[in-house]
Amino acid sequence: MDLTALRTANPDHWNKAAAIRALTLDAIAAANSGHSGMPMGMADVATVLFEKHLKFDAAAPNWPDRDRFILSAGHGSMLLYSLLHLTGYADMTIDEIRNFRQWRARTAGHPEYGHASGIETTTGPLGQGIANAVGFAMAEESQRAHYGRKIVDHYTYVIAGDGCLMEGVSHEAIALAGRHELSKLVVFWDNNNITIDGTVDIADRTDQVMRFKASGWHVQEIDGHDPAAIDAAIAKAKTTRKPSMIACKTHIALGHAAQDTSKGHGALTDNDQLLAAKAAYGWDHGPFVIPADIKSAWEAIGARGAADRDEWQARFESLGDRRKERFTRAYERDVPKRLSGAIRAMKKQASESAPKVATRKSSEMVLDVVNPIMPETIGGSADLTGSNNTKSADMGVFLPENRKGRYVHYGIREHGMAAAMNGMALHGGVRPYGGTFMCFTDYARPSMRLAALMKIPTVFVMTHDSIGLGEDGPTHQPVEHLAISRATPNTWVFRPADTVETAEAWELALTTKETPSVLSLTRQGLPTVRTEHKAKNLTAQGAYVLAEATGKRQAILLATGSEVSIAMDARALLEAEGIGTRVVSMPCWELFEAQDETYRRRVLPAGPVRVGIEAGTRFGWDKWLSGERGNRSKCDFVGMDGFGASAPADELYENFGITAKATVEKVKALLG
Ligand SMILES: Cc1ncc(C[n+]2csc(CCOP(=O)(O)OP(=O)(O)O)c2C)c(N)n1
Repeated sequence: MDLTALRTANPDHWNKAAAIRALTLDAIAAANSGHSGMPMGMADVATVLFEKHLKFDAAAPNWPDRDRFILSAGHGSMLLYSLLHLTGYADMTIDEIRNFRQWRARTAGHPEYGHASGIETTTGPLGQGIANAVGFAMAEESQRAHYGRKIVDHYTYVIAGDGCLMEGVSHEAIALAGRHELSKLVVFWDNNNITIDGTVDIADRTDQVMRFKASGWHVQEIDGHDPAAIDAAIAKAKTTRKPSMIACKTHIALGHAAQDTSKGHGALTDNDQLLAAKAAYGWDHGPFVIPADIKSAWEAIGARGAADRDEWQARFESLGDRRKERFTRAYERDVPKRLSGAIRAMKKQASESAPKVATRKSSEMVLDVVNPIMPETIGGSADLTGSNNTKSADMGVFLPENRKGRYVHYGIREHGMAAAMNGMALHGGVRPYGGTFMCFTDYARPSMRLAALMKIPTVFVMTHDSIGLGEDGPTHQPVEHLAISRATPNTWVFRPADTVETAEAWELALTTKETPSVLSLTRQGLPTVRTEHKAKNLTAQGAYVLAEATGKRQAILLATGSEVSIAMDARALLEAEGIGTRVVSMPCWELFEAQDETYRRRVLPAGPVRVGIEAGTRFGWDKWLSGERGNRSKCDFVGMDGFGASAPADELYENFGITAKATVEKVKALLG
């Protein structure tokens, strides 16, 4: 690679890109860890994108109509941090760069959403960024359809590496983007032919160009170090009616002794080699020093969008008050004032009519009430619409010919759906929820975890939540999935017992601004247990006394979802024998844990024996059974200790011993 020719052909461009390369080398040397090669290889693409195309204003990082830039190859985080620093984002100071990867620095090992402005999503787990980007682009299309292009008209740009494209989720994402003709999505593929173990072809011979074309993308192939070619390719990508992939042939760790090798992928910290690379760039400045002329050229790029933003602001101000208010409210993730009243009315009606319905159906009933009030919701399902009950009346289907449609047929792509929903939530202005079978939380899990880590309120509607789904058998019957979901920090796992609790759970899931929710819903019909109307949202307390013992309280039954009615039946049997029994419904453990000690003590007093009932594994239950003033020798559990089986649901409950009778026996055995 003849760097001198590159330098002399475009000296201004070269120096800007060299600033990224130098900061990358310095930060990684100081941290003695990180990934140098990718930022060094993609510095030219990023420089042209930011200088010539990206619509942004470093002084207003949250401007809703900015273009989004997503670094899917998150290990190359120094590329993003350098760009943010150079263009003048106030919170990305040179000290943050110096403190790359250190305690409390904004410059975490991989870009983390919320740590610094300009980081649009958390990346690092390869493939997530490109899959989030599909959601960003869908949200943009949807918002543009609703507000018009004077208010919403921006691109989503992504840098993805070989790793992102090898990950399975990228396939789901690429196919979705192609189907939906997301023409404002532009992906740069860092085609450097290097991963950690060696050259790409030790593991993959996919023709990526053909692959993207086959999924309906517009594809170009360019030299990723040629600024004119990069500029022309981006300009062309903007004119196509398809999503665009620009295959950028690059050299990993350009100009370093490790160029074009897998060693170049990682931390290049050897000082002599570092100095030699800088010399090859014609960069004779000390560590972390950016000459004033280069810094101010970059800052001018950071300020380039200010005029655009002013004009946008003026257009926004001229919107009608109601539209303005709705736009802002949705971006702030505030719910309409009418929501709580509507939920309350629905609860009252459900308590009075006491329907026997599956909670997946209850959820649809809630959505029928919520979706007309909250135009920002975008629902969907991974090809299980009729089973997940996620489509309420009058949503319309989101398609290229109907961008106002609010329902997405994600296809059989649970992971892609979850990642796209995260992208929508991060884009702002829309509130995504989507469904599949609870068992397939496994397929969506990497994105569910990131929703929790990023603190975004994506709603995962997971139906068919136990052996209660019956004949489909153990492949489809979740047993460990509640435990896995509950083990994830910052996740609310709701397992509502009836329509009233389902309405309460939805209210909480839609009201939170920073916690994703898993709604664990049944296939089978459940009786209404909340037959007495309470205006207060009892699910907000996580657990509460559903039925009190008459006489001396000897037993407490703790149950969730479909097993709450079993607990109520067991209580009736026990009470008939003079054994005072309290039933505690526990629709959301995490919210119960967040209650103060006094409340928890009131719900779970010491003394009585305790039996937990849930058609899942016991994992996690001992916290409530023997912890929280419980006693190891005075508690037991009715649930699953292995996988389910294929049979009608009632027979499964009977055979696996999840019955009122079995519960009564356990209580009696404990009482001796
Ligand atoms: C899901 C996931 N698996 C594995 C890794 C570890 N990892 C980080 S970078 C990388 C190689 C990526 O290769 P490529 O995208 O070509 O990046 P480059 O070598 O060009 O920097 C791997 C395996 C990861 N970050 N995420």
